[in-house]
Amino acid sequence: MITIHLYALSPFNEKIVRTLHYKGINNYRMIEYPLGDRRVKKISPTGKLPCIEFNGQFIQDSTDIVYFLEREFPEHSVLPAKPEQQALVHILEDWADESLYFYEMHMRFGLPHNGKKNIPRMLVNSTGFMHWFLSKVLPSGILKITESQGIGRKHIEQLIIDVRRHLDAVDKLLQNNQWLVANQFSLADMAVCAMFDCLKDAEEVAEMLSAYPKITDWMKRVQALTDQPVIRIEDRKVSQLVDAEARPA
Ligand SMILES: N[C@@H](CCC(=O)N[C@@H](CS)C(=O)NCC(=O)O)C(=O)O
Repeated sequence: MITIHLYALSPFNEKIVRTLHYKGINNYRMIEYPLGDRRVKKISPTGKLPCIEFNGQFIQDSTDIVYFLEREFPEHSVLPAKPEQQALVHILEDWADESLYFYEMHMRFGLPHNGKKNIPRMLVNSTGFMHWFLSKVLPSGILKITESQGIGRKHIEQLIIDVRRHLDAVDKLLQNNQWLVANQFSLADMAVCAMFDCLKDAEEVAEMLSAYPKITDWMKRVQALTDQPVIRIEDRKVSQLVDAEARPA
């Protein structure tokens, strides 16, 4: 049994769950943590989630987790066979995780009009004082992160130009292809799709995406193939299956 330890609304969770589904592995459970939960440090030295637990081992970082799952369950690989194609998958995944991630963080949580709608969704697992406290400090905390990264210092007009350029690039990759690399479903599709899916929680991006039918069709293909709803507040029924006793003490 694989246990996925996660925070609500994280795009990184999606890569793992979709990889498991693509590989036909349904024997897993998910444990959601409230933000700021001290137990996280015990299973993830960086304090970041997701992290998985398998046969007594804890593996952190969604990229390492997917490569670990590839080694443990090589069937239905999410990597293409050729080394140069694997390299492209890595580059696209890293672009999604290290660039698109900060756009989605800033635009859906840092911009006040989007944050008002999305920050409460991030706090579904927090209660009492922590819920009150986090709802006060999270908006500025997120801005502190995105400002130090740089994207948070850009004006909204520039953010829209940047995101359009990113959408244009993916649109070009999809002009004559069903998938981003080697015309074959891979980790690159899951990683980029997860970030676009989060980005569309920002109203500006939702509007822009409607002008990219190739991208929206591709996102539907990724979802259909991996048969996994995005982990969102509405989809919490999945994690409600987790036995309360299984939660770490
Ligand atoms: N590179 C990591 C990123 C994970 C990550 O940044 N997770 C965020 C949630 S989306 C987190 O745990 N943030 C809490 C923190 O930084 O303390 C991965 O791919 O798993």
